[in-house]
Amino acid sequence: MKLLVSTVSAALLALPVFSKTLPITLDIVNAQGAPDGFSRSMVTANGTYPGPLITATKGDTLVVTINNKLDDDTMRRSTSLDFDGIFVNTPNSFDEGSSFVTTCPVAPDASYTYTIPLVDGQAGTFWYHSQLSVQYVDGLRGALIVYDPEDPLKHLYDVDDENTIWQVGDWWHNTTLPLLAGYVATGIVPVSDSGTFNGVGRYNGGPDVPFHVVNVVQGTRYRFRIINTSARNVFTISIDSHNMTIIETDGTPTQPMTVNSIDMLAGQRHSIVVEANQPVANYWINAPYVGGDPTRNLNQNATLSRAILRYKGAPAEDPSAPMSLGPAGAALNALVEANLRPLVASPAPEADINITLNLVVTAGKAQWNVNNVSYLAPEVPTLVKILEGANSADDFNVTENTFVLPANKIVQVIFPPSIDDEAHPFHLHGNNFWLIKSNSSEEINTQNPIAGVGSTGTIMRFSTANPGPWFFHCHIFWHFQAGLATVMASGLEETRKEVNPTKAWDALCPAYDALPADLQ
Ligand SMILES: *[C@@H]1O[C@H](CO)[C@@H](O)[C@H](O)[C@H]1NC(C)=O
Ligand SMILES: *[C@@H]1O[C@H](CO)[C@@H](O)[C@H](O)[C@H]1NC(C)=O
Ligand SMILES: *[C@@H]1O[C@H](CO)[C@@H](O)[C@H](O)[C@H]1NC(C)=O
Ligand SMILES: *[C@@H]1O[C@H](CO)[C@@H](O)[C@H](O)[C@H]1NC(C)=O
Ligand SMILES: *[C@@H]1O[C@H](CO)[C@@H](O)[C@H](O)[C@H]1NC(C)=O
Ligand SMILES: *[C@@H]1O[C@H](CO)[C@@H](O)[C@H](O)[C@H]1NC(C)=O
Ligand SMILES: *[C@@H]1O[C@H](CO)[C@@H](O)[C@H](O)[C@H]1NC(C)=O
Ligand SMILES: *[C@@H]1O[C@H](CO)[C@@H](O)[C@H](O)[C@H]1NC(C)=O
Ligand SMILES: *[C@@H]1O[C@H](CO)[C@@H](O)[C@H](O)[C@H]1NC(C)=O
Ligand SMILES: [Cu+2]
Repeated sequence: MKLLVSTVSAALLALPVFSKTLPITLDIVNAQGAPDGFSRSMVTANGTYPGPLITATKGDTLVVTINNKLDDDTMRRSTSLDFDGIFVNTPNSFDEGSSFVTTCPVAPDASYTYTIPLVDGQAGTFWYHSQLSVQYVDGLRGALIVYDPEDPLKHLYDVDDENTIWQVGDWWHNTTLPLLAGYVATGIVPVSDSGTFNGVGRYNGGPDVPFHVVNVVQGTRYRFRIINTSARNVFTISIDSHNMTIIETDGTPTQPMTVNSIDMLAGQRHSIVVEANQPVANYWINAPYVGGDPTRNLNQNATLSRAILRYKGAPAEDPSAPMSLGPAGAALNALVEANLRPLVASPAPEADINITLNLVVTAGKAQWNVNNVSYLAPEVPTLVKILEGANSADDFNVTENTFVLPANKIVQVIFPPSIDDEAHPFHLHGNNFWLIKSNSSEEINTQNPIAGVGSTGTIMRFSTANPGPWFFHCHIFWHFQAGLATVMASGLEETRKEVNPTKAWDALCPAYDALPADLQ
């Protein structure tokens, strides 16, 4: 009897942490809104910008149903969702909303359910956004937080909840169709009207939209999760009179590093710990941005991109300090990405395959090339071609810029330094990678690299153990739309073995292809 009891409890202990299925519904709707005081029609999840927060616990399975109710003809009517940074390693499905790589977009008045098990102990700060053309610029972006009950850095903070998420993003008054047409005509990437901090911002000459307020209690330590949901702009985050200790970057816990200024590229995420250790008062959180020539858009004023850190007991008013752009000169202690170390070292294996990606713009045109090829989305998604038997690079059009890679190899991607001095934050879907060289250093670090964002001047490695066609693209979505993208197709035969599409997935392309152009 005793033996039986201990056997049972041993078996119970060996069970994985209790994991649950999380059904989530998002209505994709057009909504009138004025994030920075200028009223316009937007593409949203559930009518808000940013969209509703999605939270999960490590090991859960997200079951996200989107109902496409878009009806405003001035913007794209179809849609598709990408859960940025989440590994998609599902034996029986492939619910990854990369339009024309893994799937076709979801038609108006249709619904689709993405089933996404959170595998490999993945936890941290993520986000979701439309992955159809530049549609997320019209507003379809939101946070996805995967909490880790066993967070090894939990002792460093007291509060980590729905009020400690900061989403910074660029914002445009016009909708993306005319903006894209202007880009194609001139080769000039649209310059944003404003920056938003948790969905609110200001522009020159606009109304005094109240700044977002972050409430804190003196003596308490907060874990703030910062997500750069921008489509172009780089934001620099700082807090007057406070330091920030980085503990997570792009979904990986890091060794704590204290700085007072953080540059964030599009798609990048950092968790910081901030101790409310100053006198009770209001302090500025500065979030200035850069992205293009500001004289091309006189609405733009990066100084107005900010929020307020309000201590309990402080009056409900703006800080008395002037609005600065953050620490400068000798006071600046900025994050140097190359100095970040993961909490648990994960040495990068030796590379089996080298790929060099040269990123070059065609002068005066909205055209970007990777190794002389400007990516053009195929009509038949890459995954469909693979399932139908594509076996080599020759089975894809040159413009698909698809690299066919054998399974279970280590690929090294070298990005030569930028010739236009613009960072191109390259983002690999479905996989982590080892960033063995940062642009901020000449050092090659294979011992304990972080899983940062690849960009010009960096070298990264990834494993092809996760079969599938993975989009690998610049997260400045204007550049992405202009061809700055490739597909890393890992293990074609393995993909065919593992992917067993559902009827709903099979139905997406025929439904989309049958749509008239204005509903696509
Ligand atoms: C979005 O709105 C739908 C319809 O009102 C609701 O059922 C759903 O729970 C909302 N989703 C989230 C994540 O709040
Ligand atoms: C949007 O762009 C169109 C075409 O260039 C222009 O006519 C319109 O005035 C713009 N609207 C706004 C709000 O900027
Ligand atoms: C967000 O990403 C954009 C585009 O890469 C970048 O210009 C900007 O600095 C980033 N902002 C932050 C806060 O990381
Ligand atoms: C911020 O960190 C610096 C360097 O570690 C330290 O000298 C300074 O006192 C800290 N400031 C605050 C407000 O904690
Ligand atoms: C930007 O806004 C700040 C704060 O209101 C103001 O002082 C500054 O003059 C503005 N800059 C421009 C170029 O208008
Ligand atoms: C990849 O490139 C590096 C640096 O040029 C070189 O040392 C290495 O041998 C190459 N590896 C392969 C597998 O070609
Ligand atoms: C790109 O094209 C140019 C001119 O046709 C050629 O010299 C160069 O080798 C090509 N580069 C790559 C990476 O294919
Ligand atoms: C195939 O590539 C050529 C250029 O190499 C391009 O002109 C053509 O539009 C592409 N076709 C498709 C179906 O993508
Ligand atoms: C990359 O590093 C080089 C060399 O330090 C620097 O000149 C360049 O400005 C950096 N580029 C970006 C986009 O940060
Ligand atoms: Cu992406």
